[in-house]
Amino acid sequence: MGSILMGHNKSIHHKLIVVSNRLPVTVSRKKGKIKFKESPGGLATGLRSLKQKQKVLFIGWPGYIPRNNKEKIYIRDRLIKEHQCYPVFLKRSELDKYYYGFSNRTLWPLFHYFTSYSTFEEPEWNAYKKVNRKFFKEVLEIADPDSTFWVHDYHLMLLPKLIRTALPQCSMGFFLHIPFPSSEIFRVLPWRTEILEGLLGADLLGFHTYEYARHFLSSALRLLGYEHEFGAISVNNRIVRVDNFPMGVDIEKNNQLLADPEVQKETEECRKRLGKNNKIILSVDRLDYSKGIPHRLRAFESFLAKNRKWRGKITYIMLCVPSRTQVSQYKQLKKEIDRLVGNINGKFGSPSWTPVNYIFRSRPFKKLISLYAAADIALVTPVRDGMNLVAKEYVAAKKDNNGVLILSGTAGAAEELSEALIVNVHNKNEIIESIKKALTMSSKEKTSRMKVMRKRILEYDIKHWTQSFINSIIETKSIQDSREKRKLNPDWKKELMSQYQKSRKRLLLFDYDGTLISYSKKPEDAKPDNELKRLLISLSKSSSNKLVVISGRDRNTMEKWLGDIPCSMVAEHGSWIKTSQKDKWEKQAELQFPWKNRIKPILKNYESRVPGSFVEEKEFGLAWHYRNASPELGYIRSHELFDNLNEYLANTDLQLMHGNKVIEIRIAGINKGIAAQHFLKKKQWDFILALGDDWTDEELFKELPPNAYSIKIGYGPTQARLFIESPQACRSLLLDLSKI
Ligand code: ADQ
Repeated sequence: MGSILMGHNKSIHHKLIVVSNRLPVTVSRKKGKIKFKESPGGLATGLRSLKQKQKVLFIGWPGYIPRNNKEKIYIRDRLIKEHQCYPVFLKRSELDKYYYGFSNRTLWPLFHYFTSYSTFEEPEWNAYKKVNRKFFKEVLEIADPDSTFWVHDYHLMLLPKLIRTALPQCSMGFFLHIPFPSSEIFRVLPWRTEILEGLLGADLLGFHTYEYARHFLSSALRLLGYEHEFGAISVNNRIVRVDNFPMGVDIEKNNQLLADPEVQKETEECRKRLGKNNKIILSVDRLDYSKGIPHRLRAFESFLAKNRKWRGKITYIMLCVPSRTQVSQYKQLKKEIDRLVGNINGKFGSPSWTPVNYIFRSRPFKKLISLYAAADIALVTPVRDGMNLVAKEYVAAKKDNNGVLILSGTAGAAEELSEALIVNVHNKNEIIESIKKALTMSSKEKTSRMKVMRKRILEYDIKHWTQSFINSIIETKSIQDSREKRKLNPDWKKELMSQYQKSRKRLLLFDYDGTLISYSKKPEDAKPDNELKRLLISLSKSSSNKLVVISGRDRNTMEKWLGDIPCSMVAEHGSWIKTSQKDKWEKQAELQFPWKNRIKPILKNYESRVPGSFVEEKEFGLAWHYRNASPELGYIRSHELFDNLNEYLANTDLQLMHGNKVIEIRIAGINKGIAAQHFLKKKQWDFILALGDDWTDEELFKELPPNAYSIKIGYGPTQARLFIESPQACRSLLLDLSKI
């Protein structure tokens, strides 16, 4: 995984379709009239900036249930004509089960590590599937085969796969606004596989932080067995990239508002109202149990209890927006907060001083920013938060650098805002101490901390976020397209076959496992079947052909399995060569000091630590196979073993290789490329075909002249000229050649 992409701004040639649970326009009915209100959210702003460059269409719920069909049609028409918004209307029962139910009673608590709050109800899952399909139907109404999609958030995690199946050529990114939990938590979900598969329909999966991306990759490996290479997973031969894109705030609007005299006046008035010497602590949240509001109130209460001198000199302004009021935990939370605020104000307040100034409603952003500017301290203490934009908005609003941010380490924003006072929300004393530290911090320290954070926030703003995500979708698509061009399609096949037909001196270099035959659980089970044998015999019978099977297997197995075929063979990656059927095996390597006795115990240790893995001993090499181990344990241990051996084998004549689910150690200077030279230099070949599937075959591909047809089986990174999807496809090519 890299960090966010910084490339030039790219734009999409076709339609960009943004799909999210809520549209950027909210519909409501006031005094019998239908009203349309653009939502001020950050994402809408970022997309608005894109809108100037390309056609952007939105799909989502408008936040309103029409009273009748006539009203529905009216709303739809106006949303489409005036806002490029295509509404998905949801029934009350769908909202209950899909939105309040599966999205907010199952996924939201689970992804925020509130496992005990999660409910797992089949009917709610069914509603989630149904509504995802409802969104999909709307997508089909407006999409073209090559449209670009940007799907948002946990409400629509099944949508990418639905779209991919219907429009295989489209470009698609998905962004998750909440944390992606550790695989230990994610696996609790009974429908985890469907969710993962649903997401993997996208080309690009974006998360706020590196940690969430890592968690996702780990779940994909553990639950579906997908390995990744630098954050890229190959799903049915399609590349899916996983990366982090920390969302930013709308700096343009921020700066405009800070320069607005009305905002400045309001900031001054707020400070005056509370008294010049009175310090202001501010918090701004949706009322949600993930935001740690009670933790914060308890810490503030203890702070006042312990620090008498601050009583009357500090006011905590607590802004909460009502949210998901139909979910029971939110109702209970509201009661708890009311009680805590009441306690603090009752215990410490006086006629001239209210310690907690609690505002329970949404405020226009203009009011919010004047409060940010006025506050001495922002107290942002979520128990868990995907990003937390409030922390960033506060920093952005502190033009004079005169403020302190207290931020819990479990907010995604903490990854970028390490100059804040970072706290553990469950450690009350730490919060109390941080409040104290913030109140007494020198202005020099405040400035130096704030300056660094502001620089970062101003640079990575919402426009940057939006553009870098779009750039990355485009980039992923272009990687896929360039792969597509190298697929052995009918045109390539025609060319290859015609060259084959024209030539008389053909060298055919074939790897065995994963190329001529699929991998099986136990290496000894991958015997050649009759069809394969017939195929190899028929190819090797042509006097124009020199057929070489070039494998990492030991020579005894090769002899046993392929000895009756008139071909040449290379065993142990080149340690042994049999030039033709009638020749003897020739040793290419020298037996060295008994290195195996030293390495074997290390591999045996891994064999016992990783159930399902085993050690294979060859004449010139040792191998540790982990194909049958649990995918994640195998992946982790194989990398660990590779790193350890790499150090251990430095300055020796031994070479380490990470093949397909195997780690091999053998004598340096032996590889498939060098073995191929043995045959390459024998004649002036007029046609060369090399087939291979793993890292060890790359050594072979490297040695070939540019006009050779080198073909990789599978779609990983390769030096080969062409790709073919599977050993089966490989066989069908060979069958066609054998008929020429
Ligand atoms: P939220 O959980 O809603 O978002 P957050 O990132 O803090 O959390 O965004 C809240 C937004 O609402 C801010 O822009 C803030 O200004 C606004 N807001 C909060 N209180 C308000 C009030 N009283 N009046 C008006 N506006 C108010 C989810 C994830 C986050 C992630 C965002 C974006 O839970 O982790 O950062 O999406 O991806």
